[in-house]
Amino acid sequence: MFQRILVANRGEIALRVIRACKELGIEVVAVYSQADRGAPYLEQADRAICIGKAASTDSYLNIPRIIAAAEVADVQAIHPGYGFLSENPSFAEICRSCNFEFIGPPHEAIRKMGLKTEAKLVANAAKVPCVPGSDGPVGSNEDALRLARSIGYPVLIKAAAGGGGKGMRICREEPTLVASLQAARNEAEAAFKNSSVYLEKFIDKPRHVEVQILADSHGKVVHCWDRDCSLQRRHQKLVEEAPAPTLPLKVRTHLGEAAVRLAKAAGYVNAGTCEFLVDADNRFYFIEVNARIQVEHPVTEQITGLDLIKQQIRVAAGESLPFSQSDIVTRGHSFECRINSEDPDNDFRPSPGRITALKVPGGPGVRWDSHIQVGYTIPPHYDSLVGKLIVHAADRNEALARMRRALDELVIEGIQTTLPLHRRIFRHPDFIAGQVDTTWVERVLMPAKKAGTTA
Ligand code: MV4
Repeated sequence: MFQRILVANRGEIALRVIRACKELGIEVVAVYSQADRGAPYLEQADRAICIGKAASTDSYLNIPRIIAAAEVADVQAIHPGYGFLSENPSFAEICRSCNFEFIGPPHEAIRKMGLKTEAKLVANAAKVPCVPGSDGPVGSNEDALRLARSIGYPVLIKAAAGGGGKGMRICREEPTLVASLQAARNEAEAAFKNSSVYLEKFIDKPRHVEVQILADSHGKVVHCWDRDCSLQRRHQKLVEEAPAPTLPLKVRTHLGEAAVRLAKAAGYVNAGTCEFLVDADNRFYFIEVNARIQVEHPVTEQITGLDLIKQQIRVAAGESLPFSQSDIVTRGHSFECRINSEDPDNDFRPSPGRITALKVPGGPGVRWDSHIQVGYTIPPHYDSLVGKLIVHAADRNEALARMRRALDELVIEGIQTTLPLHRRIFRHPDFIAGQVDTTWVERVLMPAKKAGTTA
């Protein structure tokens, strides 16, 4: 096992990794930008090293500075958290070539899964159902027109190097396809330096269901069941739950098995997620792989009893997974609310600032993953997640009531947060019934105000 690990991240996930290391008896080195100097979570680490100015490009995204900190602190491994460098194949490769274990997948797997067209080819080969569309990048305009006609409109044009909703464009009828393709290629080139795009049939009002997988370096792959992350706004998730509501066990079992086949075919190691769209008839279609630990991993931890961060560390150290698929049984139901320093009444405008009061809920089945404290100032330079409120209970109804209770206990003053929105969500009949899809927030919860009307 490693003696010392460096955490190449900040905020709640840095603290989450620090906590796992402490429980494993591993020394942990934090890094911080000038904007995070003095942040209270850094005191939990055995050592903290400043790696640069506030801008991410000068600190948490700066590979030479992170490698230098790892050298200075003499660590054996680097945990990238999520975001920042977590899915950067060059960073993973540089870590390994500098003799630091990268606590994540092999760089080859990150690179391959980073191209959605490649991931879909692997899925096809592993007999994992995909959304009907182009097998690989679209070629000529003529090829695209022929294909779109055969799958039927509307079609979605997606950037091969995109993901998470970036670089998507819907095309509703043939006359606009060629112009849409060109626009999508230009956008993809500008955003990802890769103009490659692919086509998919547009799935109407899909649910977003993802499967957590764990793989060791000895060929064992297991899934840790599913999460529903449909509740999102503009590709920012608001609430996640596990297991996916209203999905029959048979479908969930097939999803898990499909995810394991895909991970094996991809040569995947460490923790990862296979994302699927589920249509109104409960048919599922693979769309992409997330080659990292995700923000919403706690809901899976709550229903399986696993510590996914510890498993990541053990697998990276070469240990075998100490359980098999039949050992991964789920118990009860879990929800997570992402509490962001944003103002939901003002188009989710970021609301950084100083926390003047904080009351954290407790009691049975409540977990609060957060780095904030009274007196702490949320810097404006990074994403606005200030905490994750997670509950676990024997069934979905009990978990709903528990989350309502915990949301009512939670007090955060000094900044605007998404807390009031979560209180509404957990009292909405559609959400209570598990009847939401990826369009629900914008369609039902917060329909756009009509121009010319006042509040
Ligand atoms: C789709 C889709 C409908 N049909 N693909 C957006 C994020 C990226 N991971 C895939 N996304 C979508 N792909 C087809 N063929 C609808 C979405 C989508 C979505 C997916 C997951 C979670 C939220 C979403 C919100 C809007 C659209």
